[in-house]
Amino acid sequence: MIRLYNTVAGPVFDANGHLRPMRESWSELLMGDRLPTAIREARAVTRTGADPTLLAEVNLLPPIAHEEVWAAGVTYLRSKVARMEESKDAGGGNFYDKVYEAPRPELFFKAAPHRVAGPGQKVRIRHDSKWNVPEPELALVVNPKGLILGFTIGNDMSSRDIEGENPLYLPQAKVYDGCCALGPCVLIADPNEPLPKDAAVELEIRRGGEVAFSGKTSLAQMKRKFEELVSWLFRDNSFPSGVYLLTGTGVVPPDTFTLQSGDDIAITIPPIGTLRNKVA
Ligand code: DO4
Ligand code: MG
Repeated sequence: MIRLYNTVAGPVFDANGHLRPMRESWSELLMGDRLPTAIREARAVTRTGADPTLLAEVNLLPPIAHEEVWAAGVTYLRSKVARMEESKDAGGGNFYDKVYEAPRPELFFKAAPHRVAGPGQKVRIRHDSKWNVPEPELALVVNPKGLILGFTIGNDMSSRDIEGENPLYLPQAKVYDGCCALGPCVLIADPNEPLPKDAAVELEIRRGGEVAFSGKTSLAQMKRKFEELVSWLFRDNSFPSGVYLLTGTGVVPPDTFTLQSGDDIAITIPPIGTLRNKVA
């Protein structure tokens, strides 16, 4: 499997431990026409071209440059049930039930690149919110033609009290500085070695060194297909710089849980890796 990291020294391919640093910028490489050749070349490398410490978290940047970040919602039963409960007093519960069943998925704009934290960087909770959770999600990396190039891990930070008060507040619950994290790398899509359909999505939140919450789901629990989500996203909508699409959460902490400043969030999706962020 080939992984692409965005590092302080530029993009670096990792092909089974053999590193190949690249001269192009992140977007030129990932969204450009030369990507298939660059992948073939990286696969053929037999000696490492860089010190492996280049991939240490401290040297990693968010795996994004100019791409937009969008998200799909209510793609897992667990998310539907949690959302119906959180918004029932506002009379919004029914909407989640409907969108779970409807052909048209929930899709929303999540972040411009400057709102995205990379591996080891801090995510934020809003000052005007009291109930906040991370959402561990598989993120699709999609080029301007709508082709899925690879996969990364996304954290769709969410203010559940704002979202629950009124579904029309969703953009404020979802989009603010430090609202999203991506990383640690892009696992390049490979038809010969596809991402396992039942890959795990694991969330662990630590507070003061102790586990405050842990939960797990599997991609097999997702109601929608990747291509289905991408095709809806691209309806009458173009992405000249490419787009990242978070595919929804299947892990929701209990309603008594809220994130606090200093919490450590770790999201793991084998074989992509683990994305770690602290709450500012
Ligand atoms: O409808 C609210 C957002 C849903 C969401 O972000 C998710 O299911 O992951
Ligand atoms: Mg989400």
